[in-house]
Amino acid sequence: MRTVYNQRHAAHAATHEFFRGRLVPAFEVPARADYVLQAVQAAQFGEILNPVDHGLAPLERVHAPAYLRFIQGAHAEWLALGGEGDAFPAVWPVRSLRSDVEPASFAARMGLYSMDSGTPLTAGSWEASYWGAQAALTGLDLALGDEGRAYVLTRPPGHHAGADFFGGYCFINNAAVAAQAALDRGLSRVAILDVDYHHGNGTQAIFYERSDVFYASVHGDPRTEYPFFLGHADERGAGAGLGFNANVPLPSGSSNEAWFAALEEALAPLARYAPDLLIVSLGVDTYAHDPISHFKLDRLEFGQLGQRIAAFGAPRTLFLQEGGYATEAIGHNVVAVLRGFEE
Ligand code: Q9C
Ligand code: ZN
Repeated sequence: MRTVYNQRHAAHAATHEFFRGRLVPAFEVPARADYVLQAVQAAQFGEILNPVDHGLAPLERVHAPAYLRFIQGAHAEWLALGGEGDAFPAVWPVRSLRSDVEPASFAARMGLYSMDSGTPLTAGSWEASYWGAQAALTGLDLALGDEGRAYVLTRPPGHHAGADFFGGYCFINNAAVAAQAALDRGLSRVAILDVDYHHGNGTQAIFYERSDVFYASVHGDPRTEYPFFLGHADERGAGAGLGFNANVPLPSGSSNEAWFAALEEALAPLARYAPDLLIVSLGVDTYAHDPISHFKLDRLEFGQLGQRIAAFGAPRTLFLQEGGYATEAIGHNVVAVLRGFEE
């Protein structure tokens, strides 16, 4: 399987993030992708390609143009106002406040276009995220070609980013951009299987009222785990999308047996859906030693996951890198999934 590598990922490099009101060392760091690249090279999986520029239009099919413009210029705005280092939001338009009027204040727009203070907006967030989306689109080109598969190695991740907000270390929703692009190229049914530890609230929300993209996720129960405010089992889609969303939340600390049982629960409706393309939001923060997550998968189970995705038998499969914060182990864990898939 070929890999598309977002070689501009390191433009997004934060030293710190807010966690429970304090600045702590950032978890989502450039070394993550460096370790995965090393592991993929060592495994000799096949060619490693650079992203091809598909332009802004495919991003605008998913994200609000005003949001994209804001992210593109936000760090320069921050610096022009005398800000130093990374920018963080600190005020949000919650219930009873208006979010339909874009404020002039930079601080207010940071809040309007975000969901948390744990996602540093850096000088290179836009560059890294833009090329990450291009990597996803290039991976889609490969998956739609003769090989029928591809792995996209990128950061920052994407699945928490909504149509008009960033958060959870994510700015551009790569899985959503790829899914929409696949539909725009004539596919009629796309499934997204999200195996990251965290619920992909952004991806779910983008497709919640649509039947052309089925979103299914296994994740830490939002009652105790980030993103807290979405990802419950009763979220099954709405309107035309009713029945095209499946969440299988699991308690923090769940066993591997419980995790694989949950995976079966997520895969069953996807199998009935019979997608033309399966996009895997591949977070490996389900790893037993992940510093911010609490499931127990290890090398063996990641291999088993890859095998199960192969057995699912989608005509085309696109793996997109999401979370995973045990920096030195991410590469081995990703390679275990891809090897399991290829066997
Ligand atoms: N400082 C993804 O895995 N904050 N995002 C956790 C730890 C949010 C994770 C607190 C975690 C977001 C793509
Ligand atoms: Zn995650």
